[in-house]
Formats: sequence, C-alpha cells, structure tokens
Amino acid sequence: RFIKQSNKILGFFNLCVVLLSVGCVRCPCRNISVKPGSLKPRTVPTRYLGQPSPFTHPHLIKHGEVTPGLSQTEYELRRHRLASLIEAQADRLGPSVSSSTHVVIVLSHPTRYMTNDIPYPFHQNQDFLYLSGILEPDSALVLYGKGRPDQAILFVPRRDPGRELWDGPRSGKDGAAALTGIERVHSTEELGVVLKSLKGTTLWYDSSQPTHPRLHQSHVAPVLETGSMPQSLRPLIHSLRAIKSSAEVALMQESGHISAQAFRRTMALSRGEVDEAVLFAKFDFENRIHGANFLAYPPVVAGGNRANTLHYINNNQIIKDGEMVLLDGGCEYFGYVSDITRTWPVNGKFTPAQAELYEAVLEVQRSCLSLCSPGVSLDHIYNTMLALLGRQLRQLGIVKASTSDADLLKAARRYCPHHVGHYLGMDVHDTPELSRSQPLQPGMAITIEPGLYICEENDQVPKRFRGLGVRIEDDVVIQDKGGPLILSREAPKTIADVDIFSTSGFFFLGFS
Ligand SMILES: [Mn+2]
Repeated sequence: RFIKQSNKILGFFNLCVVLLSVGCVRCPCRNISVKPGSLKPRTVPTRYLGQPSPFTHPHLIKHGEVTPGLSQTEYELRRHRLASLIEAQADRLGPSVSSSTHVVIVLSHPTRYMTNDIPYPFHQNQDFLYLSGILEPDSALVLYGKGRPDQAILFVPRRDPGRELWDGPRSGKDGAAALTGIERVHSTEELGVVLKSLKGTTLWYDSSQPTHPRLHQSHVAPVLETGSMPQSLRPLIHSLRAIKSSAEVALMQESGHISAQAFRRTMALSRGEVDEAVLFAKFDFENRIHGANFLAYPPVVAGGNRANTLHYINNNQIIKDGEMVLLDGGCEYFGYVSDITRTWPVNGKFTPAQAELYEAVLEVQRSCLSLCSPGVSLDHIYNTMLALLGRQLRQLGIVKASTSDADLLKAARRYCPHHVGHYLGMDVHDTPELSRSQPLQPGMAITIEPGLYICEENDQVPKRFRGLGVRIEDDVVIQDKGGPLILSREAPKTIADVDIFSTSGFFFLGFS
C-alpha cells in the first residue's frame, strides 16, 4: 500500500542492496562486505513491540523490514558503509589511529514533555534512526571493531510492566534483536558498563550537543573523561544520508504524493474569504487521511501581506476575498518528509498584478528545476536564481530599467532573502553538515523554492505589487538520466491548474 511507484534510480548503493539480498557477500563498488549469516533470521515476537511489527501492523510493515519500506539488509548496509567511511578517515589520521579499536556511539532522543508529565509525540534522532531503525526513546547504538567498527551493539529500554502501563509496550531485547537483526542487544542501563569494557582507543561521538543529555551524562561522559577527544561523527553520517537508496526514494515519492494531494484538496476549500486556521486544519487532515504520520513541521499558512513574514506560523487571520495565500507545508511518511510551497488566490482568480508576479517566480522556478542534475551545486543554482530574479524584477518595473547587473543581484537578494533550496530527506532541512557548494549526485534530494516578497509598506515599488508574496517550492531527486524526478509534481502549479483546483471545490470536497 505504501510504495506505489517504483523508481529508476539504481545507484551503486542500491546495487549493493540487490546483490546482498540475493546472497552476494561482497559489494564490489565500495569494498563493503557483509559476513554470510550475520543477519540470522529470528522470529519476531507476536506481542506488541515498541514500534510497528509485521504481526501487529501487517498493513504497514512486511516481514524482514525494520521500519516500513526499509529492510534489515538496508540498515545493515548503512552501518557497514559508516564503518568504511570511518576506516578511510582513520587512515588519513595516521597509523596509530587507523590500527586502533574504534568505538562509535549514537544516542537516541529522550522523550520530551509539553508540561510536567505530558509527553510530546516522540520523534527519533534521525542519525540514530538511520543506523538502527529503532523508534523508541532512551536507546543507543554502539559500533566497534579493530581497524573497522563493523560490530553492532544495540541498547534499548528494558521491559517494565509498571512503565509500559503508562507509556505503552516496549520491544525489549528479544523484540529489538528480532526486528533489527542485530544479535547483541543490551538494556540501556548497561551502556556505560559495556562502553568501559570495549577499551576503545578512538572514539567517534558528537559530544558538543548530545542528542540525549541524560544518557550522555550518566553513561558516555565518564568514558570521555578517560580518553582523548572523540572524532566527529555527524558529518560522516550526513554524507551517507545525503544519497538516497531506491527504497528511500520510494518513501519520499509517497510523502510528496500525499502532500500534493493535500494541496489539491486544500485549494478546493479556499473560496472567497477564508480563515487561515481552516486551511491549516484542512491541510493537516488531508495529509493524515492519505497516510502521512503527521505534518513534517508547523506549516506556513499566510494570507495577503503575511506571506512576507518567512516563518509566519500563527495561521490565525482571515484571508480576504481577492488576496493570495502562501502555504508552505509537508508531511512525514515513515521517516521521510516532503516540503512543498504553493501560492494561490483564495477566490481562484489571479488579479493581473498577482498573475504578473506569480508568472515571474514560476519562470525562475522552472529554470532552476532544469538545472537539477549531477555535478551542479545548490549554491550554483542559487546564484542563477538571483540573476534570473533580478531580470524579472527589472521587467516587472520593481527596479529601474537602468539598474546595473551588480545592483540587480542586490535587489534579488533583498526581495528573496533566502536560499534557492536545501537538502531534503529524513529531515526538512536535511543533513545540515553537508555544504551547499558541493556538486549534486544522483540520489540526492533537494528543494527548489524561489520567491519574491514585496512588503505592503514598500513605497519604492509600483502600488499594484505591494503586499504580495509568492513562493513556489518543489521537491526534487537528482537522477543520472532523464532529468530531475519531481516528487511534488502533482501539486497544481500553473495558473491554469491552480484555477481549476481552486474554483472546482464542489467536485473535490466530497472525496477524501
Ligand atoms: Mn523548504
């Protein structure tokens, strides 16, 4: 149900997954080997676990998967690829480091509380989730090994009927082992003791901002005191996360598909004067009812001049008939997110000034999309966007015809104060450790989101543009051939399409 579309990306990594799943033990391209039998099939307990299992949630997850759509082999390969990166990095640090025993520590997130003892919905640390597939708080993953940290130890909260009465079932050691295929699983209380026993000489751990302050303090900090400064881990994990496998792209396709449908139905609801809160609720509802777990972030639902506040999330004003609304929203679908923006007139009819500004942004957005190919960087697309926006501003008469090229770029930066896009994946602003100056590679996912924002107080521009703000944002996967794969393509974008969806509400309202 949850993976409808196959995709055409078959990079090296995916080739490895395919080879491994048919029993090949060595990946030729990255020097990664997985010992035969390292993933012994274990019987998943039939009771409720701390996350969906094939027994309790057969509508979501298949046998052999750790999380919906992602197999034990895929998670195993991620850990092996990290081990290879560490091995390579250690080589560069010198012989004493490369021959030492490496210990890698990744902590989960803790439960966070809204008030006193009322928890927020739990959200896992994506780096930990990426390597383990474990969705419970208070957990940890340790990788270790001489020369190459390819042995995994998982730590999960122990079964506790008293706590489970309140918080729900836990996977326990047997459940976590069977679900993930990791053989060595301990209770989280044992983390400190196990770490001390490993006697690692090179630690790989991000100590500056621990993802789980309590586990850091009680289990990891004592180990850090006795050793040398740990090596940074996050940039390595992010470089792996940046390239999506075919299974990940399939999850992102579904995430984009769900939110695009939500846009269609939200547009259909906005006729004449409408409360931003109503569009917010409709968008949230349509994402969830089509299978999303929840919204990926607080959406921006900004009517009229409020579109010029980039992070407007109050979403509590009345949008007047004749005004546009800018909706920046997306959903999370089993760990993978969408991030889409559309701007449309709530009554379905663009005024001439709205249409002029909208077409200008759309033209730039299309040009930027056409640049999304391997070898081009996000920064390069950004620079192109600024040059194109500058030209549009001149054509619209927002800046003078005599403006120099340098001043056109300045104006573009003023009327579009944000970047053209960012990496996308498990997180909305995914893999922030990755520079936007690096060349895009097949399997990378990014957003393309140019905009023009004209404040109503700005008396330097023609009156008809004042108070208008337009952004158009699509989600894109970089492909080897055939141009970019646009995950959000079903969200109406041309003036003609927006017109159809926002004036034919009666047709769509009756359908879920
Ligand atoms: Mn975005």
